[in-house]
Amino acid sequence: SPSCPDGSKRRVCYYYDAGIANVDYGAHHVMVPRRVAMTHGLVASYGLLRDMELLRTRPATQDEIAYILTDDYLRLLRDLTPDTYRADSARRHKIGALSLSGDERNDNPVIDGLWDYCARYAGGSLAAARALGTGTSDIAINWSGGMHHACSGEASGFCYVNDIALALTELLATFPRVLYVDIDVHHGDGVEKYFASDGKVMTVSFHQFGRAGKGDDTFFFPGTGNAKDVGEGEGKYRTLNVPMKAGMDDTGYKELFVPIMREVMEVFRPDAVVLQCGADSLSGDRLGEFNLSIRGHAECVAYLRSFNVPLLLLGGGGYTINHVASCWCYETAVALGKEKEIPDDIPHHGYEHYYKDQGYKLHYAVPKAGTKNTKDHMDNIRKEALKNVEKLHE
Ligand code: TV1
Ligand code: CA
Ligand code: ZN
Repeated sequence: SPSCPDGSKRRVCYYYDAGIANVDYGAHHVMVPRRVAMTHGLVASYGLLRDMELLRTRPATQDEIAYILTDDYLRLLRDLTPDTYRADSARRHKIGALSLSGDERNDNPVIDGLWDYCARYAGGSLAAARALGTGTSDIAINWSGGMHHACSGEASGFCYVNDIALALTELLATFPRVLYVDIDVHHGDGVEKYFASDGKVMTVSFHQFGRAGKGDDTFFFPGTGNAKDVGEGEGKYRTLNVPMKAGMDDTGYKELFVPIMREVMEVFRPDAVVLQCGADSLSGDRLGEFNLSIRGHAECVAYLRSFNVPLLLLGGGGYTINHVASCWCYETAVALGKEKEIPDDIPHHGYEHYYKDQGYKLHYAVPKAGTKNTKDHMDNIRKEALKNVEKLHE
């Protein structure tokens, strides 16, 4: 039950929709929804399904999704197929964020089954939030969710519908205060924007700011998430940003995450926590330039779990897909309190060929690499974040 001390079991609900695995962003796109099916394959082959409830969800309905989208954008997204997109040039120029999958390197292609895809991943996050709201489970998981860049009126950064905003809104029906934490390597700008002036939701994003080997001001998507951005109105000091430089490793990340989150938990006292577990903050990611191991990443999950507050775990980014699946499988084990029990050798399960590069081990080797986060820089960002949290006290 939610009152168990740390270390003991939690009731975990795990939401999986196999229909998402077939979604294709385009041949060369870095976002590969199949990674969620790979995660599921690992979770099943490690026997983790025996210890939790596996739930198939129905796609979110149009009315449910309508709550977080403008009317125009909802209608557009619902009716949009590669064919209608091609035919309607008048509409097309109004939706700059979306483009056809044939175009070169576009973040948000108009793909077949787009609405169905959005409804499915949003349906999972919504159902997971409801399981926490009704008290059916202590931890709910939807690895296909976590699309933190989507806004009410437009798609951005591979995200079309912000399932996190939907889940947070649902949680507010039961819980007076909800905390959102985002360990994806990118800034959680969409979620931040939805709740910037809301006093009941606090958003915290840890992210990379600036590129490796370049000046501090070189663009790393989405370019926002400055420590100075703290929210506004009722939500003032309920937005927290922790911008870090390339090369961040386990030790450095923990030296920021633990003291900052300890303070946030103590001062904001959330009744529920949503953790976006974007796995692009792992070492060797195709987009992110952090150097976290799976254990380092999962320590964030374990740390927030230790507070015994209803916890929603969502996916997000992650572009080296064998790493992503290994990470989210391990974090499923962490949710169950079983991380010490799962062997490092990846079981035979039909997808094992994906793990050749990591020697068929769950915990792949992380190279020693330099970090641009000097001790001075670390002290500064920690101090600035803690100073912002303290303002909540006043
Ligand atoms: C198609 C094919 C699209 C190959 C996109 C990397 C591609 C990228 C592609 C890519 C890519 C981005 C920008 C530039 C904004 C654009 C799920 C000024 C090899 C949560 C989203 C990153 C991250 C978007 C999403 C970013 C998440 N980087 N290859 N696109 N314009 N877009 O920089 O936070 O992980 O890279
Ligand atoms: Ca983040
Ligand atoms: Zn990301």
